[in-house]
Amino acid sequence: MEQKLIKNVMLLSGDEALARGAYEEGLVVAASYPGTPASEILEYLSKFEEVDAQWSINEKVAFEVALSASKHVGLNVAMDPLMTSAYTGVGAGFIIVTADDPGIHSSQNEQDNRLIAEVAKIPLLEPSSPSEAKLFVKEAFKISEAFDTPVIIRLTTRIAHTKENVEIGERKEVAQKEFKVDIPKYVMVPKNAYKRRLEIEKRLVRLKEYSENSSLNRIEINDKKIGFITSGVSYLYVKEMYPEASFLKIGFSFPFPEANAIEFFRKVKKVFVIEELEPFLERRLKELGIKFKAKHSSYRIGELRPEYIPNIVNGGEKKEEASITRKPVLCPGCPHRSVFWVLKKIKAVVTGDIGCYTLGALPPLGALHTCLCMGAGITFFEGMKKALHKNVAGVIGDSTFVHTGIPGLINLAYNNTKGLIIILDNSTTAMTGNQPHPATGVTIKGESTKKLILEDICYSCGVDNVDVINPHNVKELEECIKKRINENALSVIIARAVCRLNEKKKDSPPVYKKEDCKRCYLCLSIDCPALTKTKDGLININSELCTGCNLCIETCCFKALTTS
Ligand SMILES: Cc1ncc(C[n+]2csc(CCOP(=O)(O)OP(=O)(O)O)c2C)c(N)n1
Repeated sequence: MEQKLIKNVMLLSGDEALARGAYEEGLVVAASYPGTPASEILEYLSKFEEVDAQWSINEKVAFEVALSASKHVGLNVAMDPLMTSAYTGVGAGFIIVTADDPGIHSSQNEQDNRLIAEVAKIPLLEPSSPSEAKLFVKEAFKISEAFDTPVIIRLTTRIAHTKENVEIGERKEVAQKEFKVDIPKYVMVPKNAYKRRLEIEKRLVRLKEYSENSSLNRIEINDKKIGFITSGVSYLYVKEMYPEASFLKIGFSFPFPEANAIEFFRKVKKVFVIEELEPFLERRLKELGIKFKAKHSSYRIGELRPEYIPNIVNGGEKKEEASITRKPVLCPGCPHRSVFWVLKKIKAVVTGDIGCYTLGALPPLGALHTCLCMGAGITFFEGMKKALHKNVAGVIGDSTFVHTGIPGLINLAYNNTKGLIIILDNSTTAMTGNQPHPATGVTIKGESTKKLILEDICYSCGVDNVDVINPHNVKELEECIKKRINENALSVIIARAVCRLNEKKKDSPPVYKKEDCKRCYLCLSIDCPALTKTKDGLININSELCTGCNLCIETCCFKALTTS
């Protein structure tokens, strides 16, 4: 018995012990990128036949590959340079603008990027209106140059999209600066970084003093019985509902202006803190040991609205209301639709990504099965393929492919993964408003530029087959998907057809022969807004909406929908 125990004992490091535990728990796919002090975890795991272990090309890719095999904008993708930019400081004024999306109107998550400012130790300004946004950006440049730091300005959707008259001024002529070689400041090796780290803390002390004297933080004394500490758009909402109250309007919120808060508490009897999303200001006040009233935690989720404020003041909880919104749907004639129709037909598991094509997840299509973050359509494919082995396809838009898809594709090839990725190439960034990207060969100014050739990049990444197909040719598309999906090769289909919003041409609608219609409604399964069921159970084609893409014809086995 004693012998057995000794036999089952292994001398393991923490890394190895952790890896061993994971192995014993049945781990199947492990992905990582070398980095002290964790590299040995994967090295240890790679020795087990049962574990599909891989060095991925970076930590982000590794995370997604591993996560997808097991089963959520912008600023966070830039966290790596962001964190260290606080250390290097800036050569000239440098502003980071982040627009948060409370209520998740158009994002994959709801994040309060004010927290990032604190983590990165970068000063944060919160304007409440478009005019303030203009004023604050000027102040931000001043702060950035005076304190040698990036400055974050945080907007939210309502401030970003609201319009108001804003005073316009003259452009200042600024002398160009030389780059001053300063290796201890700009080369962040540990020894230099450590010294800069000390600088950051001293800078924060000076910034706090500046914040406390800044006109961006304003005390408005009216009724001294009730007061609000608030920032951003919330200031306007509270002001609308409680115009007679006193206010500490915070515009420079990190480092927090403690002295102003203490002064406000001395002058006002009952103080409420109202802010959108996370309790960012609240926490600073708690640290001061000051007694105040805050919103119920249920109000941390979603947008604030003026009408919520009295309920918050009365200590009420948020009641989630059923929102009446238009069902999102792919446009009539959208080239993405046929790809999803085919994938659904062959019952493929589809790892998806972020773009118009994410709408392929909604019923009745229901043909996109994952969407995490940009680039994950490909990396999730890898993990999923390694877990399921067949009938898996990854889809990604052309813009997203360029954003963060390419590293994942290289990772597939490097790690010898076989299967099918479909690039939904509508030659634009449709979802966010039709912006160009490198593969369109056009700049933001509408000038032509070097065009990224998607086919070439795929081959360069190590893809075996690249097929370029017009997805409106449904038969060809279907054949190609069926051929490639389970082949012992890494394939990319570039499904290329211009976004409907950029296509002026319109073909004639199909002809509907009601006498041949068997009322199976398969044509409605493509979720085209141009097709609806009439009161008497027939099909109506809205010729205003129909673009003549003819996908519905493909769905009709009874030839009730034809070209002539
Ligand atoms: C990290 C991150 N950056 C930006 C966005 C905003 N965004 C959503 S989808 C998308 C790209 C969509 O373009 P594409 O991939 O070409 O697909 P399409 O909408 O044209 O079908 C962008 C920029 C986001 N959601 N996440």
